[in-house]
Amino acid sequence: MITVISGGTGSVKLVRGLAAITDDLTVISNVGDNIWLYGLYICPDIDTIVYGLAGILDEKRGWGIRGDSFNCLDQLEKSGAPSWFSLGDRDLAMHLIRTQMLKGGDTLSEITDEMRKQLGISARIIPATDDQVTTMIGTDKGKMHLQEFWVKNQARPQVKGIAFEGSETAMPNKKALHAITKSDMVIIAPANPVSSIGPTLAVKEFRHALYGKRDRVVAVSPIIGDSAVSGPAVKYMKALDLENSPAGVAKYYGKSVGNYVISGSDSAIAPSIRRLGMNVFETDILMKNKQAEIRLARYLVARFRER
Ligand code: FO1
Repeated sequence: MITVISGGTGSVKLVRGLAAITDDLTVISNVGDNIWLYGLYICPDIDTIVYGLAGILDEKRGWGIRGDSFNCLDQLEKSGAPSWFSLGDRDLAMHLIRTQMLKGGDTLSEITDEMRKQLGISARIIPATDDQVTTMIGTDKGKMHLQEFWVKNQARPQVKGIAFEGSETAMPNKKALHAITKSDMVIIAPANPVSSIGPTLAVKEFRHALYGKRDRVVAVSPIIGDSAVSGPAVKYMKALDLENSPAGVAKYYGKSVGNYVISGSDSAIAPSIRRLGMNVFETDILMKNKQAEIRLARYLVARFRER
């Protein structure tokens, strides 16, 4: 049994590689970037994983459904409504269904499970919590939701801090915690460490569950050299006084992680990561195509399953 702690765009390639080589996969999904818009509950990272595993993800954008139209968005714009968040028409159907089910009393995890089954996905996809944990970005223009910072303001404001609101009281999803405890290995996907993985680690029960089996926890660096694999990781890390490097990410994960995988081209920094108490492994971590996704998945399983 393998569990992945994941975000969205940065994580989906490895999640897909793992799903191709094992039937016993649990994905614990980030909820920090979920947002209510037009009365609908939108869960970008959950949806990216669902669409990615269903084979309908728009690979170029890294979110939304491939070939989607934007007629509703066009009409919203014509009507003078806010249109800064590009919701596709088919994507909207998912948000309509999810919101209706939420209002009918289903939990986010029940709804996500229903959606993945309907799309023929065998991996379990579990939101980290059914409660609301919201990533808020403190900026020189005031505090704003992550989507307002990243999409509406195009990441232009200066980042001063990051908060995962609700994380102190959020109840972790029991099935997600159980998956961590029972898994042969837990993988932290190569995602934005702060905004994609941070909200899950901010829930203390997840941190404790990972400490408990850190020898079997492996994080894949989302950074090669000084370039982030995806997203505005650099800005968030700088705000937290973390070095923009694989070592900076390792420091952020700290005691939750016992094993860390970096690119072979980053050999020189391996000793600084070992000093954090982690085993360091080097391989090709850039997943340019499906073969590379599977190759990395196989590498991880071969290295860490029996440790
Ligand atoms: N990202 C953008 O940069 N612009 C968008 O208009 C946008 C719309 C959007 C709609 C649905 C969805 O699931 C994701 C969407 N994203 C968009 C991606 C999203 O903002 C972030 O990349 C994630 O939340 C971070 O993982």
